[in-house]
Amino acid sequence: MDPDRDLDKCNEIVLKLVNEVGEIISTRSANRKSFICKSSDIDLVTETDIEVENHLKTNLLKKFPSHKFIGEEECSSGQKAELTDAPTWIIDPVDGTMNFVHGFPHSCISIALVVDKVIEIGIIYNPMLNQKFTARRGRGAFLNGEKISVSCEKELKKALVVSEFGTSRDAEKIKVVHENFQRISVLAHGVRCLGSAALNMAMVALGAADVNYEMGIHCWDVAAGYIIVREAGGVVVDTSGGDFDMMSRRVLAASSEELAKEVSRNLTQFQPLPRDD
Ligand code: LIP
Repeated sequence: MDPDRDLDKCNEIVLKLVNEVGEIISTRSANRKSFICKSSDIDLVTETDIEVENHLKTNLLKKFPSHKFIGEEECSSGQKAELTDAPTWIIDPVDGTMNFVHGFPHSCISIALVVDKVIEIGIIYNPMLNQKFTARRGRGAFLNGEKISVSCEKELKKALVVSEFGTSRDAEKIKVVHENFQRISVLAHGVRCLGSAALNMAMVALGAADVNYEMGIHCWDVAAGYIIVREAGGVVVDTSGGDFDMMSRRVLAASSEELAKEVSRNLTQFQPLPRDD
């Protein structure tokens, strides 16, 4: 077997590295002054984001020289997110950077391994609250080693919904975001915003939330969440109800097909551009 395709080895190495970068994140104090704005004044990057992404990439390449990378901060600096059949790590080094800057303890490392365009490994780790969500394709989903599963809730009126305002100041997008919050909030049991797409999906996998939707995310926000929700028994589709497309910048993760359909029926659609690929 090609050692670069030994998934057990990949899983062992990435778990060790996620613990190392978790240490980096959890020992950094919140600092509202040390960040740079990217696509808008609310789309932030810190030195910690860059340090974590570099640490993961450098050390994974040492072990797996043929592996490819799609990292949030490299892509934000202009690198194209090109997904081939090669083993590819998709990384959001600090998902919920705004939270991190404010010391609001809902930020995480989100990392997934995709081989032949199939998501095989997903890890979402919030070191501030010691929440490590893991999944491997066909082997279940776990929180700190304990098996987890979705709530199986089928009705929106009984569902807790998680979504986000996002990091765009685009007037058309903001209008659709508010329209959807207004409509969904009167139909659902409750609506919450954690400030991290990956942790929102992890809450669905845990059964703590019943459905998450968002338009404007990126592949690095959702790649790990996809496999963790699916392995917890949930569904992940496009916000329109169609097939999930990791590069489309849209996601709807739900505890059941029925709930996914009811939510997608009640959403005004928005297509963020450009796509990730
Ligand atoms: C964030 C996502 C969040 C989304 C923001 C941003 P970041 O990721 O987790 O759900 O609404 O637009 O993309 O930028 O903190 O890594």
